[in-house]
Amino acid sequence: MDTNDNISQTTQEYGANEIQVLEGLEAVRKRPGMYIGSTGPRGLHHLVYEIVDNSIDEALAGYCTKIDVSILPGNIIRVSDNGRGIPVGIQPKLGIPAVTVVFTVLHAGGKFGGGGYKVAGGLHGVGASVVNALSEWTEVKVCDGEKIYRQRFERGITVTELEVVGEGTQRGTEVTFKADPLIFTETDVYDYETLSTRLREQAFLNAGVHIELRDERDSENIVQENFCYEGGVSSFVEYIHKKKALDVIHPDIIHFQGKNDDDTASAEIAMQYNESYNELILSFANNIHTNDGGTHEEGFKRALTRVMNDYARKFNIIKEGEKSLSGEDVREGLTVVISVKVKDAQFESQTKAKLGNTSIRTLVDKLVSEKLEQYLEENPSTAKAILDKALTASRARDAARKARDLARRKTAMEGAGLPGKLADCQSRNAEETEIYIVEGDSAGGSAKGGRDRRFQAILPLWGKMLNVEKARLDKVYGNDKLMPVITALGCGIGDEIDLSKLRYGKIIIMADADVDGSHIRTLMLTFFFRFMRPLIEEGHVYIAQPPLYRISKGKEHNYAYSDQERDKIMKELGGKYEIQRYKGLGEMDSEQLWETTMNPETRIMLRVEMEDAAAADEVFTILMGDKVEPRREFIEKNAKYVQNLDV
Ligand code: TTJ
Repeated sequence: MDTNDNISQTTQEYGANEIQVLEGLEAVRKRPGMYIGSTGPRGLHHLVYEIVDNSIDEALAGYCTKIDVSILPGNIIRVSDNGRGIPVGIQPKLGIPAVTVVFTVLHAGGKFGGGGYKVAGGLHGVGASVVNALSEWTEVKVCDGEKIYRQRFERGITVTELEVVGEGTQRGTEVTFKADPLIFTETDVYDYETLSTRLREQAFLNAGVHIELRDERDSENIVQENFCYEGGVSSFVEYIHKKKALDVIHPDIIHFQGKNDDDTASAEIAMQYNESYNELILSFANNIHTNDGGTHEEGFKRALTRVMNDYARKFNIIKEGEKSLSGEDVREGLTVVISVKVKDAQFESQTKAKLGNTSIRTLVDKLVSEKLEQYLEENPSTAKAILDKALTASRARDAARKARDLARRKTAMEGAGLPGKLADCQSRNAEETEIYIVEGDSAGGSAKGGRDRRFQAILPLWGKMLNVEKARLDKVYGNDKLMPVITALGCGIGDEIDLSKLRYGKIIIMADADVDGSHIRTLMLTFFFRFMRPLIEEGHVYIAQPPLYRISKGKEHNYAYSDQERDKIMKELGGKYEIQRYKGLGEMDSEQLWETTMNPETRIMLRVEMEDAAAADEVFTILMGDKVEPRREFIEKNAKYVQNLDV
């Protein structure tokens, strides 16, 4: 084949590659959700994670010690690292520089070098080309220790060749990009806390990696944080307990790690018990938070229950014939971080947040069985503290069952089986029925008067209910404020919950828009989160939004649900009108309550989303827990987000 053919061959190949690139980028821009989950705020922040993951990979490979993430004016993101630098040599197959391939060929990113684990999987690891395709512009600079190279792209399309723009000795890679507002129509503004939380988490999961986050959008007020934890996941547990001001029941954090025989997977665990009644399991696979759990969590839970019971029987903490500790008993008060690194991670579930590799269940089970048993034997005082707590939990659970059975027998004796205050609806089809849990008898009366009794039930609650954040199950059963709710919903609580028995499709909390109403709402949400979490996870829980104002002009009434809406209506009405600020639901008659807050055609309701169990757990513990300091800090930090505070 003569030179011409060679050239034509390369041109053909190059042409083919160009077409492949254009098709790839078009696919990404047409269906961005397929690649980054959504084009809302989560998808926007996902762009940053996609880029940072590459630098973390380089750090995991041992070549990068510092990663800098900056939010620049105009919400431009810059990520740089001091790794080896993406290769700039020509990729023989495609005839273009490797770095250009990384940014223009779909899924070309992957592991640049051999060895180690690719950080991401699932929605992650789609590569830098996706970020490029979804950015108005992207610029990459690489220093290979001698020269500095730069290339620019716009919406994925190459706009400059890879050019030498200078000389330098500090090897590394720097990527700057601006998310495309044509794609991210909801918002292209980054949330500092979101990035801070995620980068801190990545630093915990990759011990020793130094990540710096800077927010330079306001030149008068540059915010900067540095994350670097030699203690890795153990520092993560320490941080969680400190942040939630939870008192621990043993001083040391239990930590162990191991890998499988063929070195295709490794697992690391850090755990510590605190005095609360709640468990917090944070699990990760290849640094991805597996919010829906998976085989690593299953292996851990199975082994933990077995090891704790074996130890308890061996040292006669549980007598012969006494029943064993349950999984919930041995996990009460436990904070654990499970981090596995798997070569071919399989992610399941809709959100790709569940680990499926069955070999990992065995790996983690084996690791915990061996190492935890050894730890307990070598640390008898810690073992005793943990087992005493588990035993107390077990006995409380028994007491709870007795209280529940007693409560059941009591309501059965009452005959009704359902709470006296409940105004039930006619339909029994949970697909269409809804129950309003209403604060106060007067609002309850208006709600009963205004509702559509075919499908709407009303349960008035009165006075402050139990703050279950600090209560065990036995305190919930028999509680005169909570039992009516539990009985009305009919699906049980705790580990006995069975949503197939749920009597209503929607559970709507309707309380005043004042401080008391917010308190009742928060107590109710704490109860659902702590003892009926699947209700939230399955999207059954809503918050009614009563109007804040009624603006009337003659017979014409307008309702405003926010101060902004009020101003807009006042402007539209121009001249004379009357404004009424609703202090409570009781100020509305049945007709108004129906029209503004209960009629499915006109009402506005907030559906309670389980955005992230760990984040929710933190909020409830801080807000509802008994430590004042973290609450004060939380309120100070978040006060700026509060609207319509009515004190
Ligand atoms: C791969 O093995 C050979 C040369 O060095 C390795 C490499 O490419 N390292 C690397 C890639 N370090 N950092 C990156 C990287 C950094 C950012 C910010 C974005 C991307 C897509 C890659």
